[in-house]
Formats: sequence, C-alpha cells, structure tokens
Amino acid sequence: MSKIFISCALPYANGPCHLGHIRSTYLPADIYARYNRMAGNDVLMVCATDEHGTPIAVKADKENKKPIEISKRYHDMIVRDVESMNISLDNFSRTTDEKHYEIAQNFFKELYEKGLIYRQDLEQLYCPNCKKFLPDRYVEGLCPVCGAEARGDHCEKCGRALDPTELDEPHCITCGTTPVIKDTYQYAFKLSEFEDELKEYIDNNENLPSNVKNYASNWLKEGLKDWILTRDMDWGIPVPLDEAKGKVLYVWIEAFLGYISSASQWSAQSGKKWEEYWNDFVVHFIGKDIIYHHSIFWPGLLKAAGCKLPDMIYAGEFLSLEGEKMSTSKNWVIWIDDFVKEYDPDILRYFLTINAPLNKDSDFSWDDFQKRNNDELADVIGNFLHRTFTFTRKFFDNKIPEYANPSREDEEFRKSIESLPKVAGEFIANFEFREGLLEIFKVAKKGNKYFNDQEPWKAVKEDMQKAANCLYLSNQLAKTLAYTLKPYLPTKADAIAKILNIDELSNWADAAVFLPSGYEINKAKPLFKKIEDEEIEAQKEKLQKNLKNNEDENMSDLITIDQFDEVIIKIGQIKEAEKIEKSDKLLKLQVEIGEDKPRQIVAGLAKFYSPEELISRKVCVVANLQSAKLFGTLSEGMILATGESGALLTPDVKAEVGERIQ
Ligand code: B3M
Ligand code: ZN
Repeated sequence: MSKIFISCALPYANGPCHLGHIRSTYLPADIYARYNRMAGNDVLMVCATDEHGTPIAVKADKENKKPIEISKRYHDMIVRDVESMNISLDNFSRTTDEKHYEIAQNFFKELYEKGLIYRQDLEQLYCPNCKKFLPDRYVEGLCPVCGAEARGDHCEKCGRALDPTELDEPHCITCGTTPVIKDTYQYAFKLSEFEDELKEYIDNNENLPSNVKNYASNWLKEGLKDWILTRDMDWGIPVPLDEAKGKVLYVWIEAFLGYISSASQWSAQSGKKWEEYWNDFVVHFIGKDIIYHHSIFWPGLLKAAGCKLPDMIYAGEFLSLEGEKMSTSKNWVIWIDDFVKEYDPDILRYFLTINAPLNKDSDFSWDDFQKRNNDELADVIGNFLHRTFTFTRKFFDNKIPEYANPSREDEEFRKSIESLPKVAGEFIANFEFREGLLEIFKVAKKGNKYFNDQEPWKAVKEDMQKAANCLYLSNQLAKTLAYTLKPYLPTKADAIAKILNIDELSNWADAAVFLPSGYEINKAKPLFKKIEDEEIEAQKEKLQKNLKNNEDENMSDLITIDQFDEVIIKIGQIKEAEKIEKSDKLLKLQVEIGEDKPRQIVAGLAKFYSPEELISRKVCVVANLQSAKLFGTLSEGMILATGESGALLTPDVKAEVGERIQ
C-alpha cells in the first residue's frame, strides 16, 4: 500500500468554477484519488482557494470592496461548485487562514536565514497617477516575446512568465497611465543556484508526462534567473523581516505552500501525519498554463528547503467552448453552478473524460454532449443495464440464475468481464483516464451485443439454460461496471450498486468477484435518459444570448465626447495591397492619409477582398493607434470595417484624402 499526496491547483478566489477548471484539474485528480482509495492506497487529496495577489486585489479595487470580502465570496462559490461535481477532497482550505500565514512566513524565514533569499535593489514600474507600484496584473502591455497582449506576470499566448518591466507599451490597468520606472528593493530567491539539480529532476523523472518535460526543458535551456519573491502592495502575507515594512510575499511562493497548509490543517483535524503522504508519492494536478511554476519555481523552492520534490505533475490542456476559446469577460463560458442545475454532474464527468485525453486540447459543444449522452450513456450503458435488470426481474424472480454448460460465447464474454477491472485500473493508475473509460465502454458495448446475440427473450421459451447463462453474466457485468465506473461517475455507480444490493463500492479487487447464483437484486430504475434536440437548441441559444447581453452591457458604459475625440479617424486611400504570407486573414496595405508618405497598415480583410479590389478605394483610417507588429509586419493604423462580414466603411465621394472625421 502506498500513501499518495494529491493536490489540485489552487483556484484564485476571484470567480466561480467553469467547465475548464473541472476538466483540467479537479476531475482528473478526483478520478485518480477515487481509484487509488478503492485500490487500497491511502490517499490525501487537498486544495485551497488562492486569495492573495493582484487577481483579487484588482477585482476588489474595481468593486470598491476589501479584498477579503471578494475572496470570501468566491471561496464559498468555489466550494459549492467543487462539491456539486462530487470532487472528493479531504480538505479544502484558504490561503487567508492563520495557519497558512505562519507556514508561509516560516518558509520564507528559513530560506532567508540559509542565505538563499537575499535583498536586491531594483527598478520597478510605478504609476505616478495612482501613486503606487504596479506589480504583476496591475499592469498590462505587449509580450516582449510574442507581441500579444499580456498581463504583467504572464503572457497567455506564449505561456511565458513575465516581469512587468519587460512588457512593451505598459499601462496601469487602474487608470491607463504609462508607468514610470522607480527604485525600490525586493527579496529574491537564488533559483539560478538550483539549475543543475532542476535539470536532473526534469530529465530523470520517469513519471513526468511529455508536455511537462518539454515545457520545462525549453525554459531550462535558456538558463534560470533568480526569482523575486516579494511585492510592494498591501494585500498579502507580510514579509517576516523587520526591515521589509509594506512588503508582502509574492502570491506564487505562498500559493504553493497552500498545498502544505491545507494538508497540515487536515492533519490537525485527523490526527494523521501529512508528511507521510508527501514523502511517499506526490502528484500535483494543474492546468497547462502553470507548468512553468510547478516544474521550476516550486521544485526549486523545495530543494532549497531540503524537501522531497513532487513525483508527478499532471497538466491538463485547455478546453474550448463550441470551438471558441472560453472567455469569462465575454461571457463565453458555462458555469458549473448553471450546469448542475440542469444536468447530472456525472454526465459532464463522462463527457469531459471521454472526449479527449487530458494532454490534448478539447472542446465542449452542446451537440457533442448530447450525442455522447444519448448514443453512449443512454443507448449503450443505460440500455444494457436496464435490459439486464428488467429481464432478471421478469424471468428469474429478481435472482441471479445458475451458470451451467456455458457456450463459447458465454466463456468469451465471461473473460472480458473478468479482465476489465485490471485493464481499466492500470490505465487510471497510469493517468490515462480516457483510455480507462474507453475500455469500460468497450466492454459495455460487448455486453449489449452479447445480450442481443443470445436473444434471452426467445431462449426463455426454447433453451432456459442459455437464457440463464446470459442473465448470469449480464448481472456480473453490471456489477463490474458499477465498480469500474465509480471513480468516473460516482453517483451513477452508486445507483447501479443499489439495484445490485451492494452497500458500498469500496474495494477495486471486488470488481471481478462474481455474485453467486440465487443472489437477489432490487427493482431496476432507469439510470440514464436521453436529451432532446429542443433542449440542446435552447442551451445553444442561451450561450449566444449571454454573449450578446454581455456586449450590450458593455455598450452601456457610455463614453464622453472628449473620449471619442481622442480617436483620430481620417479619410485614406489604398495605394497598394498584398497578401501576407502564412496568413489567410491579413493583407498588407499602403494607405495615403495626407501625410508625407503612405501608412503601412495590416488589415484582416483577406477573407473578404482580393488585394486588387482594394486598390484606389477610399476608406476610414484610425490614424493615432499605437503601431504594432502582426505576423512580423509593422502596422501603423487601422482600417474601419464591420466584424462579421468584413464590409469596409467607405466615405461619400466628396470626402478628401486626409480629412478628419468628427
Ligand atoms: N492560483 C491559479 C492559476 O494560475 C493559481 C494556481 C496556484 S497553484 C499553487 O491557474
Ligand atoms: Zn494608475
């Protein structure tokens, strides 16, 4: 028996959970935890809300509330969401707990005393208008690596962790002011000293999956810099040094310690030692955007503290929605709370697991969801179970019949049932959750075919033993399905168990033990139902409506005439147009707007116009837009066109090139 320490990445307490959170982190962690408990391992599974840092402070500023009010609100919602999805955490705490403060401050002090954290004078971004330093998400700009819009601490596009001073064209997110650089000092961790050891950890750890290894090795190739662990801001855990007044610990260093503080809170309650779990086998379940932090920063800190490193880091890739990137700000999202009001959480657990392996991006679409529910859960698994149970009731008085003189088909089917728990279990133990579920599904499908082929409805009249063998084995498969489905669909599995008169599905080894002949089962209840087309259409409409309402809401943020006046729109004339290689959307244009020389503008018009069609056309040009590079091509303005149809806004004939629109 092993002891396993399982953690789920700590969600920021600045919003409730949506489908993406469940798919990338909680669900795989839960499948793994539930299976291991059944397999006889001793599991400790922890999580907490991540309540400090700029994500919460920024939200609090916006709502004119205290950060703790925000984080409490979302902590409660996240707990509600995680519970509603039946995620079997042993402890869920908060990084605002006293115990967490103590653990985080002691950890910092220990490394400081060891000389692994040192004071460093440096320059940081400061907003002269807000009169404060702008750490992390307080500033946004362009990523210095890929040019995409990025937050101060992270570029979502290329996944790079950033320092705000690296951003191009930075601005304060509170007031829009361009920050200035100001002297300050912070405390840095000697991450660079651990480069060799981290390399060794990444290269030689057989457990780590390839996406984690690849990301980590790429970063390691560039060499590691020391890592700043403190911030000038109010919201956070105070740096435990007398000379560091007004400074707090960077949210990331203490968030990692949330794994430990949540576990030690559990220890205080249970009387068991969390260290025994950590020292045996540690698995972190995370989303792919935080691989860098978990494969480099965290192992670096642990090494420095002389602790054992995680054995496994499992990073779930992204989930999109109806083919588009999910976005909470655009309201292109499905919240867990809304989902579970209408559907059984197990159906979602099924869909998210079977739709794609975790190490691949995946998409949620209502059509696919309906299809998998109707064709797989209802038609295959549900149908098989229902036929088995109703037949047993009708022809065998609710008792499992005798198995005698089996045919070749019977014996083959028996073997598939017997081997399923081992095969599915091995997949789960190897973090191949989808493969495990596919295997279960495959055997259920076989069950349906076997049932059809045996035609027990005929056999009861002609060859009673044939019917008896069929129902004997079908009930055995029902039992095996209950056990093997338990980690994936816990409530449905329990419902199957109830029909089979099984109290608790606690032991994986029992999955392959057959029920004896004469064993009595209960009356069947339908377990899975189909989802109608109208329902799905209504869900799709709701999504579109949310998106639209959100746009309308944003429209109500009226602007003043002065704000509009800041935009300079001029009449231009397109002189040259050509395609941009490797892009099917963009065209490179030279546009005359009454200046010394034409402006080069990159426009997303290639799908709507050929370059030739555009030559000589008069257009409206935003002339005071900051220039940007698109596909490596400089763009010094924007041409006005509609979004959907790409229709150009063309001025009346009398408009002169260079004239301003006002
Ligand atoms: N709070 C959430 C995220 O970036 C962040 C994870 C912390 S895990 C120690 O997804
Ligand atoms: Zn500002």
